[in-house]
Amino acid sequence: MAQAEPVTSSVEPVQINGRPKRPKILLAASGSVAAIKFGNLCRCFCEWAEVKAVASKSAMHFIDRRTIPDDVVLYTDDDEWSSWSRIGDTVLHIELRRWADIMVIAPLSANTLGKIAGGLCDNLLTCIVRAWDYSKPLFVAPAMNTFMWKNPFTEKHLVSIDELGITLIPPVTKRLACGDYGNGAMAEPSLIYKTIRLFLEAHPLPTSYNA
Ligand code: PCO
Repeated sequence: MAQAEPVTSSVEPVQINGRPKRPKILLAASGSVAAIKFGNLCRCFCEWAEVKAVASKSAMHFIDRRTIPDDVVLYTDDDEWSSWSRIGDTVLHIELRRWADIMVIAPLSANTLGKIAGGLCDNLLTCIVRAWDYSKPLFVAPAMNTFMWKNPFTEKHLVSIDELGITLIPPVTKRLACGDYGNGAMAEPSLIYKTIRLFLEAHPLPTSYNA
């Protein structure tokens, strides 16, 4: 499979007190076949940002851990449970929410979209979103079959997440994994990266964020 090259830019990193600050980006994948591109997405961000990654159990079905860059820690539901055994232990979804300047869920499956819209949280990814601090940006790049995308539930769920303050990176029309052709394919990793980078250049992070 051809993989998009990471995008480079001549723009300098955000400056904090004269020192370059690398934004802390939390990348998350849910259970769509588009998660095969998650390693590529991580690579796109690595040069410019500090990256941590989260994947749902279904996303792990599509992710080859060898595609995740060495300097990116990939957290799964097992880490959420294994990191806590008694009062006083850290709670991983809270730690990751505190750490992140910004979160990007790509791919966002139809199921995880529905859970977020309904306020459900039954895994590491959705617990982070349920605990999200909406003074920080949260972007999603949906990926699903065209009929799922056109299903009336999708519109309802998109309205709900828009009201929460979540920003949509729209899917595109192309050949899907099942052979269908239509809208619902995840935006390319390079476009997701460019979108986030342009956003942060236009809206610099407050210095109070994890400086
Ligand atoms: C399932 N779903 C999908 C998911 C959306 N598809 C995509 C792209 C990929 C190839 O470029 C699979 C990443 O088509 O995001 O296809 C049933 S059809």
